[in-house]
Amino acid sequence: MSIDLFNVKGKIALVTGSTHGLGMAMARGLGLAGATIVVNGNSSQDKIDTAIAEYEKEGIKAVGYKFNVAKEEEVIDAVAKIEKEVGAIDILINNAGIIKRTPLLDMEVADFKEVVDIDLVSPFIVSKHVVKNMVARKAGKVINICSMMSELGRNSVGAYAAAKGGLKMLTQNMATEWAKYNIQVNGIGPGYFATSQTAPIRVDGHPFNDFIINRTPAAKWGDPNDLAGAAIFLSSKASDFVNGHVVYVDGGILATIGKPSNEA
Ligand code: GCO
Repeated sequence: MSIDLFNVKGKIALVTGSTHGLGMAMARGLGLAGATIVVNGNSSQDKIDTAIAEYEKEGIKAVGYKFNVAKEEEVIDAVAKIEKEVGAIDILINNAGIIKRTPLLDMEVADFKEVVDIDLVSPFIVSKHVVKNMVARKAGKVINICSMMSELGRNSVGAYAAAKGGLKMLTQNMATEWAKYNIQVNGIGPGYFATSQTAPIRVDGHPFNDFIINRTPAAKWGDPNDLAGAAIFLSSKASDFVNGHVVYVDGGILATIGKPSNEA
């Protein structure tokens, strides 16, 4: 008997913020495994078109929809269009997010609210309107992209940590409410990855770059493609009895207190 536990062939996956970075890497992994990718971005149609071309270069079936995950009306319209034009959304990855690195005492309230709005409220908005259809079909997968900051604080990212900590608990609550509909909700918690979002703190000689190499047992920044396996696992039958967990893909950061910088 062949076991197809990790099969996502023919599934339709909406990945928010999938024109670049970790969202694109996870979507690419699902696409190479046979899923159809619904690409989302909010900055420009050009960026979406460029991303689609990149996906298609690798033989991935991808369609693009530009909408702002923070605007409920845009989300409602987009979900209706996607389900009409592409098909039922089987997998939702709430990846779109922003970060503002400002010490709390210097942070404007408006900036704090914007980070929470995009990183925490938007996954609620998109999930609410995608999951309504999953409930009717009694099947679905939702993956919320959490962070090391779902578990740990760090100077200058207080709003982001508040949002990502909340997203971990929202994941647990979504799992609680929707498991009875055969909808599994889990999270992926990336460690420190080489992306545009971390580029400012990753430059050679930047104290944070050296810190992360030392703080990560794997002693390196993550390659975004390292996230594909967790995305496929949490999108497939293999995770049908996994609910409310965050799978940390972090090179061991959360496993350790760290070591002195002069220790090998
Ligand atoms: C930062 C980084 C982090 C990572 C990631 C860690 O400024 O600390 O940007 O936020 O991007 O979220 O899990």
